[in-house]
Amino acid sequence: MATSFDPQRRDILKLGGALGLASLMGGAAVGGATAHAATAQAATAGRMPDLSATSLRYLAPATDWQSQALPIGNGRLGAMLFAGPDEDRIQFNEQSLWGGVNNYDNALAGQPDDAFDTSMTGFGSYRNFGDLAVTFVPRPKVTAPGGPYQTSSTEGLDKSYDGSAQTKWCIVGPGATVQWQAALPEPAVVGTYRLTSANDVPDRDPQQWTFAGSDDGAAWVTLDSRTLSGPFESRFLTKEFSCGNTTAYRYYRFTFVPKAGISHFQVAEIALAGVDLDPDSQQHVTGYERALDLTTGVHVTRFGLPGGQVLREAFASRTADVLVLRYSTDGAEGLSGALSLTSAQDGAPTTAQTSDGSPRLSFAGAMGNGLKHACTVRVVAADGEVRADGAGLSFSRCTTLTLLLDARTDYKLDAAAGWRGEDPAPVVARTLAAAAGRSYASLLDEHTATMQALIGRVTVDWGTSDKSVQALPTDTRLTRYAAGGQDPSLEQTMFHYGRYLLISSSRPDGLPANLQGLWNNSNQPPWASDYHTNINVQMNYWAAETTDLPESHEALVRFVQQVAVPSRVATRNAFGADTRGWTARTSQSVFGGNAWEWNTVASAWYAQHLYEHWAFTQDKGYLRTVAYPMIKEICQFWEDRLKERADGLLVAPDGWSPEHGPREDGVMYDQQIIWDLFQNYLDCERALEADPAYAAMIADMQARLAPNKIGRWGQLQEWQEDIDDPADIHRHTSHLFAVYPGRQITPDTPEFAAAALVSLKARCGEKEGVPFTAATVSGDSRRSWTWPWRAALFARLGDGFRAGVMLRGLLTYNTLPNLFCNHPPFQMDGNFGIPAALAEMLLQSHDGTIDLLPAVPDAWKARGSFTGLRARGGYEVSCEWRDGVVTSYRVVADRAPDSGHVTVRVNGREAKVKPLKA
Ligand code: FUC
Repeated sequence: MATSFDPQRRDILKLGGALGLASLMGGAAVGGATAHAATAQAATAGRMPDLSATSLRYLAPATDWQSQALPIGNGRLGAMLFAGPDEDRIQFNEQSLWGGVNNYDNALAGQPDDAFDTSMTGFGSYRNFGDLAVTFVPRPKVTAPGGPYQTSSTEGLDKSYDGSAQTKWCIVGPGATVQWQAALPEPAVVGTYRLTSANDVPDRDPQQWTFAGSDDGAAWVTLDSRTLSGPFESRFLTKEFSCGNTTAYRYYRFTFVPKAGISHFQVAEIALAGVDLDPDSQQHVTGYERALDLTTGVHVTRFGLPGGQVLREAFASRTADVLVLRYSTDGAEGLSGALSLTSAQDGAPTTAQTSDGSPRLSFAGAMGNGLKHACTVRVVAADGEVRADGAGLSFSRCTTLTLLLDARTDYKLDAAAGWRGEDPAPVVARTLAAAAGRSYASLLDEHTATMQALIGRVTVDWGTSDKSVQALPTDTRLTRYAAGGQDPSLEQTMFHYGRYLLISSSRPDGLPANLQGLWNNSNQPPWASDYHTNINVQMNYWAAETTDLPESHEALVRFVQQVAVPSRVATRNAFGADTRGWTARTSQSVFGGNAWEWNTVASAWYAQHLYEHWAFTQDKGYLRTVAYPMIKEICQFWEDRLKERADGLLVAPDGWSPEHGPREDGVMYDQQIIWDLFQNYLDCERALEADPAYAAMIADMQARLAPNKIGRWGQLQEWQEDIDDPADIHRHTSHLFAVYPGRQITPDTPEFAAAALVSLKARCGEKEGVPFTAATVSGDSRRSWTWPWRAALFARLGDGFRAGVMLRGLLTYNTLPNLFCNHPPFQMDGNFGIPAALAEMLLQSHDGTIDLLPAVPDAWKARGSFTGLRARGGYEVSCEWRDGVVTSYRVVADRAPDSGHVTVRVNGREAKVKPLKA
């Protein structure tokens, strides 16, 4: 069957549910016993709200995980949704599923970034949990039964039958054999097959294999054996092999013997004559749309089939703590198909159970590091028939099918408990039972209300895109924007997407968002999908306070408390047995593991987050019991480590400006972060009046820190010596920490602020006389996270024009069609950082004043508003403007301890105002 989309037939399924599809929504009870009544109710009950303008919307299903699938998450559990009409693939994650162990310090010194040790005995990596496939039209299913094999996220098994020789299935360290298997919906005769060589390294080609058939997937008949004399003669070469088979088998399998001593095995395409393996093949589908509404956190897929309209909804409930998936149709025949659940870890086969009237699929296992994991999918409302079918379930004639999924591990964010807690399988069962006892409508309503309450705390508006632009699918809008088009609503969607992703991957009782939030389809993700301490994990939380998601910040705070425990040991091992306090290497794991280079100011940078959570929330109990003691301990590390130079100034010894330049004493990155740490300590101490004597000593040390320097071309120096190269466009802007996220350089230090601007422009490759645009910023400066950092830096330096250019650069060069920010291979910090940068353009509060519209680009000036942004001191701020002039504003002291006056900088003047009380 050929792919058959008909984007023209949009009339069949209009956005906003004009066609009665809305009547399929809501209202259904989820409990098994009430399923039939529930469906009847669903047909007449409440309607899905129209999609908000803050939605991502597409007219074709996702085929690529990284760039097309859409994320949902509840801060612990998340999924990427592909939404194919034939098969809904739900790749899911739970943020604690990590390989590796905590042995404090897995240095891996000198290894390049991508050589992370993902073994179970070393630093480890974040792992893929598994896949749920809901297949509607039975399709061949391709698996790798000898696996899971190690592949990169873009070179998985699916690339062996995607019809493209340009992509490949490439296995790292393949072992003695590699197996590829196709299970067909009906037995078929395969007498001929084809293999296509991949793009490079001929030795990795298939050179020896057997081809076998089976009726049941258990007993196999060898149909063909081959040993070639060498690799394929050329790249992208398709060779056909006949085996003379005349029997119809339901299963076919290749067992390849990779060439000994070769690091990889790879093949571009595997094809079975007469079998259509193409995952995109499907029935005639009309009016296909999929959308993720950021204001409700609900993913919707709608399309028409010849027999009726199909609607699917998916969300990750924070309160019920499960993924909820609902499939419904108004077609009389209902929906028929199969459910299969696959673990991405070894030794966790799936079992199907229907006996107790509650059909479910489950797997459970323990990884090499002993971490237990378990997952169950329950079918909780189906008005047709649901049967066990081997290791899967099949369903038929269902007009409604509701599924609940939970996945957990026995990980506990508690070093003293050995990072282990409750057995996951009983918790999964309990959680699902509780959710199954509730109606779908109540789960949906509660989720929508939770999401709206979080996302809706802040609004931003610097213009609305034309209706004709808003009607376009998101990928088209992104392309249009990248070509120079205006689309303020898309920019604002990026603002909320970053917040949505933070909400979805970080909640108070969970782990913090990692390099990929919590979404990961690989057991060998780039940089282990870890917690990188030299910009990345920090950037993930830059928007937490300013855009009013302070509870998400608590996950980072708890993480820092716990990783401190093993990091103290690693610190003493590395810096001397008497060292007080602690710090960390560049990479941290959920077990407190440390890998790659020491980042000696890692803990001091963490301390900024401990401080900021207090500065914005004014939660004195938190300050006293959590933040203050930790910040003080980190000060002690520097008390012991700072070195007095001959000139009496203090320098951080043997530092490294990430990931760049020489190791030396007093790199500005270190000096600035230590200054910030001391300032944060002093502010906390002043609030508590906890230890004036220690505060006096810290103030003295802060005053003696070797200061910032202005170099020969007017730049802010990155190193003590004036060696900065004006042509250097390295991605990191570490020596500008003092501008943002620090607060050492402000308009009150105008010479340093001017020097910082010189450095920043140079880092962006700006040349005198050449107009500055996103296109002139090139090379290493184009990264997921560089643009937001630079946008925030320009904003702090009062340069709205260049801050706007950074926003355009991010969307033009490092944003994928699903709006994930990236640079290859993959990391999402840019998504988390951009709302923070945008907030910084609208409101600043780091220098003791509330500064309204400090750095607004011209394109935003005509009219606009924001509500609910936060200022340090415990204030909620809203503002409206016209022609770049603030026309009204509101400061509410809802978390401020007293109702004293605040200084507001507005329209170029400073005013002392009395904030409103909440
Ligand atoms: C930053 C970058 C690295 C990598 C890492 C995850 O440290 O400098 O290149 O992207 O993040």
